[in-house]
Amino acid sequence: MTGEHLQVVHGDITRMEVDAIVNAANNGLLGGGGVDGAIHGAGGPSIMAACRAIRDKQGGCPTGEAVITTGGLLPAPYVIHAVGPVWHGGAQNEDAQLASAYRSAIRLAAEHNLRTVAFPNISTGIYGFPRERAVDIAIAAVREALAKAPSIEQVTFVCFDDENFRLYRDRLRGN
Ligand code: AR6
Repeated sequence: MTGEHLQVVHGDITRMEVDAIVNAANNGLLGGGGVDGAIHGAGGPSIMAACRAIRDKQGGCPTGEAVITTGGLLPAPYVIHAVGPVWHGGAQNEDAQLASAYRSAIRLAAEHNLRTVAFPNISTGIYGFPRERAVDIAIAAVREALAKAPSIEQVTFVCFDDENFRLYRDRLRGN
């Protein structure tokens, strides 16, 4: 990707018309609450079936990594399930794991020649990662990974809560 093609929107990621939406998943890949629940709910059972097949093959997804499945009934044809860290106070490698989750998702999208990807604010909900700390890590990690992802033309950060939306809007202002 050349230049800057990062944008922020306020809303529900399940409605995004992009090549892939990213899920804030867990190691087990069998669904949960938050955006994970919303994605499985809107996308239907084929996403869970694909997650089960991945589990059978590789036994889940380690923290900081990502896997890709169908988007099922979603407008997006693919879902990239990225696993962010649980926040334990910041001394347990959480920053690096969060950056790795974003980079892994971009890498997977590039391997599938995808052009447009939408991210939720991974780990900043149930997993408790501080939002203000996460936004800088997320943007830096995505920029870094995009340097090696020529197919990707646009990355959208989809913020569900007002605080994240304000943070991303401020950081990306001018792009
Ligand atoms: N669209 C976009 N963002 C959303 C949506 C939505 N429809 N719904 C929630 N968010 P969380 P985590 C935002 O808790 O912290 C699950 O149980 C939300 O406001 O979904 O990574 C998984 O299975 C927050 O900013 O994910 C894991 O067990 C962001 O999504 C665990 O939660 C992430 O919040 C992962 O926790």
